[in-house]
Amino acid sequence: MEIQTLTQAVTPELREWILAQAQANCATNDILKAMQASGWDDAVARAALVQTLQPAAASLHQAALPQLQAVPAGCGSPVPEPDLRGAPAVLRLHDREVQVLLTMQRPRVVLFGSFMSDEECDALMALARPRLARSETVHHQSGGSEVNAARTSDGMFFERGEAPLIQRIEQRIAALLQWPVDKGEGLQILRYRPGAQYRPHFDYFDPAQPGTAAVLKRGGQRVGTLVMYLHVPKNGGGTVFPDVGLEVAPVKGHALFFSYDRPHESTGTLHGGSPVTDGEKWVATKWMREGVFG
Ligand code: PD2
Ligand code: ZN
Repeated sequence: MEIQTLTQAVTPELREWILAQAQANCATNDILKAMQASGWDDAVARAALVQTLQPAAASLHQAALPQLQAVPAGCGSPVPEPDLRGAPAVLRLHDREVQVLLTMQRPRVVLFGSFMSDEECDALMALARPRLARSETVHHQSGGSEVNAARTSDGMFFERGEAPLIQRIEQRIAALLQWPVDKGEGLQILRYRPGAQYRPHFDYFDPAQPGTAAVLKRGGQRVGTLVMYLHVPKNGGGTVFPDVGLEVAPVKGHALFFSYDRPHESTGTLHGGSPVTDGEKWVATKWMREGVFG
């Protein structure tokens, strides 16, 4: 039975997520706290727990339900994740072979080589160039967007699937990270000129900010990021994770993946784009959401 009167709906995806947490032996209280931290209204969260777990209680400790996605240990959300079983050096996707260059568990970081061809990178930049504008980020108070001094790049967003090339890249990302296209935002393109940078930040929406509830209504939290390097500067422009001392040098065609199963600094995913000192840096970013970004 759906609750119609509440502003946030108890969706099948939410119920599936709750079941997965219960299967992973998370206490009901911890599931509630995680939902509240992701911006769910307290009443909706409690109603969803009751609706989902009461009928399932009898079978909760039986074998895992086959249709549920694997969840990481603890009480986090399911996240995108490449299939790295057997520690392959190369992943053979439907349309491209991608190298696995670096993996890290905490924070979850994977660097891929040859994710895009030089021609694809150049074509994406050509599509984006006429539409670039000074980058905006989500305004914490309202959920709208604002020009942000912490990000001095120029940027634009493509609509999902708006051109054949965009579709091809989105399908490749979905295959690589085992995450459906419709749970992703449109591709964002950023251009950094000399002096431009992106100061360290988290990509998830801060649950403590008043604008976050509005943003989460469309697709829920961000749970993963893929940064694709389209053009590299002569100097500077590395992607850095200051909490773990990791710096990834931009290389044309490489793609840097990281995921975060909860909107919390304990994920270790604080990251930034170092200042470009010579030349231009271009990236495409795909953010993946918990739910369908409709
Ligand atoms: O361009 C980058 O290296 C970078 C760094 C941090 C991109 C993003 N964040 C992003 O697009 O979220
Ligand atoms: Zn970022």
